[in-house]
Amino acid sequence: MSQTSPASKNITSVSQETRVFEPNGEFSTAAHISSLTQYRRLYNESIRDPEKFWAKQAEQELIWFKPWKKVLQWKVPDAKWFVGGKLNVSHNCLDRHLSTPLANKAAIIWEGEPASPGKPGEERVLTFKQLHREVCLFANVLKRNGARKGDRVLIYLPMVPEAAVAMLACARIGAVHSVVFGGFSAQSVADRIADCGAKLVITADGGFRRGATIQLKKNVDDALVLKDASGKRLAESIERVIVLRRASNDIHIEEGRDVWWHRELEYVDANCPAAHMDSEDPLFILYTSGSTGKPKGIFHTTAGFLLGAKLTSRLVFDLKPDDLYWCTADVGWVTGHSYVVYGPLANGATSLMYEGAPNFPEPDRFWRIVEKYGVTILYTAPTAIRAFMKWGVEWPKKHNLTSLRLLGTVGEPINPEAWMWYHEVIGGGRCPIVDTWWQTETGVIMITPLPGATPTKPGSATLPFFGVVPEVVDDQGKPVPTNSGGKLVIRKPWPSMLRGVWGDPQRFREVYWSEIKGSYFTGDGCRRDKDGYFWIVGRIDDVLNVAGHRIGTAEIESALVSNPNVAEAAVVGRPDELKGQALVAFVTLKTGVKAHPQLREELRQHVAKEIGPVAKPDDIRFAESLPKTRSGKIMRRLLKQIAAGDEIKGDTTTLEDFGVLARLTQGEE
Ligand code: 7RM
Repeated sequence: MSQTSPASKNITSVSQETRVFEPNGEFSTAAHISSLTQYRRLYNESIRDPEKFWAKQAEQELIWFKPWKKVLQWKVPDAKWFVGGKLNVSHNCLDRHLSTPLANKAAIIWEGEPASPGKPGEERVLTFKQLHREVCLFANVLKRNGARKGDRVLIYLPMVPEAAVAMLACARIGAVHSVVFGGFSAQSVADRIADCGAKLVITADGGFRRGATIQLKKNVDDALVLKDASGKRLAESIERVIVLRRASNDIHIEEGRDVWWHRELEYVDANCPAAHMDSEDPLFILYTSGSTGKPKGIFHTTAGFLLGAKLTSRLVFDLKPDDLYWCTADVGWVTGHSYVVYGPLANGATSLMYEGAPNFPEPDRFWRIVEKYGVTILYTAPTAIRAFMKWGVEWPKKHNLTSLRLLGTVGEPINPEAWMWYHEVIGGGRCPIVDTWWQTETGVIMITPLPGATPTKPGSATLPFFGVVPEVVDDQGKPVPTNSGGKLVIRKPWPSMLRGVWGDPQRFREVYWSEIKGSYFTGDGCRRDKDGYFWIVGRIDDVLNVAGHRIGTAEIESALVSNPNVAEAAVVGRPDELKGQALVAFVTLKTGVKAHPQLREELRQHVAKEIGPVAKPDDIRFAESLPKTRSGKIMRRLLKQIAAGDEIKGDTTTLEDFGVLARLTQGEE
């Protein structure tokens, strides 16, 4: 019997989903956007005359050193927004609040990972004034260590306030930051340095995760000596490493290259004027997986990104002066950029930052924090919600969660069951849920309910944000009929759109702008219902979404093949109740190498070392050969079905060797 996988269950239940949740009256009355009529009127305005709409927003939302001359200059695929304008992101997140009553308000409330059960985590509060001071000091440290406008700076830090300080300090002097998630390996750090030519690394001695110490500095040391195939050192552009003391673990300090963050502070003052940046000066690069082995350096620029982050933060999360807002994402992901740091701070909101894991020391960690601080807005990922469901309602039930007034999700499609659980158990049935669809590339939220205006349907990201023109199309770019599946594209440019793939304009055109002529191709499959609601089905390329982390199959395959025992590897996703997708690797071994369980573990560790623990295959299946087309392309569609335990369906006529398939389905090794 073929087994029904959770994901296919989701898709069926999503397509049959009929529940509608009207916005709650009391919430709506006080909301920034308080009715569907108001949303539609503003949306129509934003679409009818986008330049007029965005000019007005840019004027209202941002502080400019010099006004722009032209709102938009657009020639597919290159957009320039607010041409000629000058501003600074750190000035807009910090300085602007210092002359207001917000100066002494908490900008960041940080909760550290607890040492042990019962013991509270460390706690730190930085007001806007204090954060401004820290940022100015550290910006001067950056300058002292050679960072100049336009230089790239790699940030490899745990979830501590200094991660935000480092990002804002780069923005202050016009250096371009590239944050690398602390769970990534030395190899990933080295590859990213090589790609963007970073001059500095900002790291910590170590970070804490579930009671263990992550050796961040050690990884950087290893990264700095790694070489490419031709023997060239990957990180040769690095001149300095600035090291934050966090875990106090033993580390090596390379004289002349490495300096301690706290020691450097002794040499600087807190006077650091914000650099006048051009609207289109790059703000950050963030590496994200694509369908080839090499991650893409998505880059964003100053004005458009900030405007999008600020406006969406306020309207989607309905931010009010007394909110305590918590986005659980790590700053290593785009969500941490737009919705932990830049968006909330630009709005003068208090952003809570948490260092650790949701279930350490116990599975009520999040609920403890919500109760302790009186969190009012919680933004997290479906994979976390599914994990909480599995751990049981007794954990949230132990805590008073009545401070919550709004819930959000991001990162992957949320199945209606998880949506309902979130709504009832966490939201107590009172809180609207904003299911927000967007990408590293889009910079900010694109399809989302507005909580006081949009009726929600469990599993749908609902309607486009202002100025966003999404459409579901067929391979020719023609809109598909209501309820039919198709490709999700964005028809018109928007201020916070990516400006390119760092150093690779050709890849930018190929990946995003050649699938459907004239439109931005998202890589996602989608359906639109009779009410115009968008239902995202997931990626249609070879990119997987494992527990909210975006990972390219090709990246893992190239890591596996770099092990001397492996001949060939194909990685596919398998629906997983908790993580959304689990990783299944089909591996063929080199002649003479015998498959055995230890090798399986060795390969998993190998991938962890090459890419990071998030990319470790959940399941490794040794195979004699892989199913391929006659032209040599691995038939992933078949492998996916095998991995999910489904029957083999669909066209197999291009398959080169039917025997391969039979052997794989019989589970032979
Ligand atoms: C913010 C982020 C982007 C991919 C995207 C989708 C998936 C994200 C949702 C979603 C369904 C959502 N950036 N995705 N949000 N799918 N509903 N609300 O996640 O670059 O890391 O990933 O994530 O496939 O293309 S990302």
